[in-house]
Amino acid sequence: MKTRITELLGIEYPVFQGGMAWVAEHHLAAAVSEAGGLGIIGAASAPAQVVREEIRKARKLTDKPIGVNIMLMNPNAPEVAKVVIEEGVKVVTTGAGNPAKLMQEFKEAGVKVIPVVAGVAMAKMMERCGADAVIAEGTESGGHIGAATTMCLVPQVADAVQIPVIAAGGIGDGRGFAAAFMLGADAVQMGTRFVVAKESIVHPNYKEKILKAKDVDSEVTGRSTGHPVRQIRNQMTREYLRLEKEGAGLEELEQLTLGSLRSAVIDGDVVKGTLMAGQIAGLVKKEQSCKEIIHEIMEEAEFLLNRKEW
Ligand code: TUI
Repeated sequence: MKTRITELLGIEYPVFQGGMAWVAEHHLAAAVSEAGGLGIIGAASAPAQVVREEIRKARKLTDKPIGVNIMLMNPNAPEVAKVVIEEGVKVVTTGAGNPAKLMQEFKEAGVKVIPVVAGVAMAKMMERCGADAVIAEGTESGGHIGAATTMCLVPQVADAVQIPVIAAGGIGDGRGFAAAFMLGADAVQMGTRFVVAKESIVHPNYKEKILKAKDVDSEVTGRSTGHPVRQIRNQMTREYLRLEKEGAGLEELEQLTLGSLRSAVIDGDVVKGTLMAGQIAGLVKKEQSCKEIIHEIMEEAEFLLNRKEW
């Protein structure tokens, strides 16, 4: 399937894997790229040197294009950007902030920049700054989220900019893919479905929580702090929301989540860990290889998009 995004990046299928903190390491990113999508290494809060090693390890597993996601709340983001350029990565996505300050450096190095946006104003600003495309991420997503839903955000962003739009948030199968294209997207990005991929290093306990999740099992913590984060409900989210209701300060809340994503992903702590996942978790029912996931979605989407009768 050819779209402006497959042409821009030289990939086979218009499917990105989200740059998820702790989850999107070299095994997952390489498997998605090897399957024809765009695998993305999530730099998150990792030191720049670790990101360099992740890029090199991924390259040993695939010679197809691989992206890096730079999380802009990380004070090391400029250092990570330098590493990405030095390692010859050709596509970067950014999240949780405004990448304007890094844009010129990337453009001069020939790196394609694709910021995540949660609203139309930010999408237009990114286009003016020279972004090659934008990822319009709805509030259905896991992790750090904006307010607008994918259904409302994607067509409004698609109307507001000329550059290609990648839809993210709430997409987990071929129906979601087809819907995103109907809304004006040129590609999709998925996170939750890839968390449970066979190649994903996420602890089996965390995977099981996603596989058993129902539609209503996610919760948003951190609304009171201005950093809303979607995750699967557990003892920690209940405690967090109780403290927020009682007006707890940032410091007390941060105590509860310090290292909690790592402990969920690596140690499988599903009681006190942060189980970031999107609302689509309820739809994700089996662990499959990245190749199976992408092929299944593309087959279903192509059938739906070509169908003559409804
Ligand atoms: O970044 C994400 N999702 C994330 S980052 C993350 S790491 C983290 N861990 C613990 C607590 C908090 C974060 C986990 N999930 N998605 C991309 C995204 N970007 N969603 C929303 C935005 C966004 C928000 C505001 C992008 C731009 C923006 O603009 C603000 C500005 O500076 O103008």
